[in-house]
Amino acid sequence: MERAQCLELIYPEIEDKLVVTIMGACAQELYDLGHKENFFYLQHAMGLASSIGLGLATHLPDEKIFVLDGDGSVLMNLGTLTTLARYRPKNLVHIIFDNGSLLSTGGFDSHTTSGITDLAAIARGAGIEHVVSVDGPMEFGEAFVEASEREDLSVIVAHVEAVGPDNYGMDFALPENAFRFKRCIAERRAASGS
Ligand SMILES: Cc1ncc(C[n+]2csc(CCOP(=O)(O)OP(=O)(O)O)c2C)c(N)n1
Repeated sequence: MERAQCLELIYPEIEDKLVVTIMGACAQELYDLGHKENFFYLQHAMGLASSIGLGLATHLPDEKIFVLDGDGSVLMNLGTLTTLARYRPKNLVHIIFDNGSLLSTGGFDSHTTSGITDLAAIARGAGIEHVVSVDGPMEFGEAFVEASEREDLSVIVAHVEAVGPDNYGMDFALPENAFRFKRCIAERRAASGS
């Protein structure tokens, strides 16, 4: 299974949701499906996408927040899983695309490549109750639907191949994305009266 395939599958469900991605390949693949003002591509800060997601989820209880993460990023900030478990936002779905690689910076093996490190087990051990590990698109789709419908924190670890986009390039940089994302949230709050 490829991450791009997973993103294509869930795009119709997340295109109107607040989505935070890690940088690089994952961000590019989502962007290539069609940028939305409610998408924020977190650059540079490996492992902190779920922290941005936690902040959003806590302050915007009427929104469902989706975080699209990578194994390398999560491994760099494992404590974030314990923070998620402790605060347990009811409206956050954390999807970790585990390609066993630091793909966006050249495809170096990550700790999950050997099959020794199990991110789903780490998430469970951190105290997150609903953690699903999937290998195929059908399983991924089912896990995604279940997580979307649950009113509780969910983590999906999706095992994907270490392949990314052919080309990289967005027509804006982080600050512009951040300002527009913030404005989008303010407009959604005003529209819903929350
Ligand atoms: C602290 C830190 N170290 C290194 C980098 C450089 N870097 C950017 S993306 C990336 C790899 C991310 O790996 P992963 O989260 O597994 O996603 P993938 O690229 O495989 O999709 C690295 C090492 C960084 N941004 N921050």
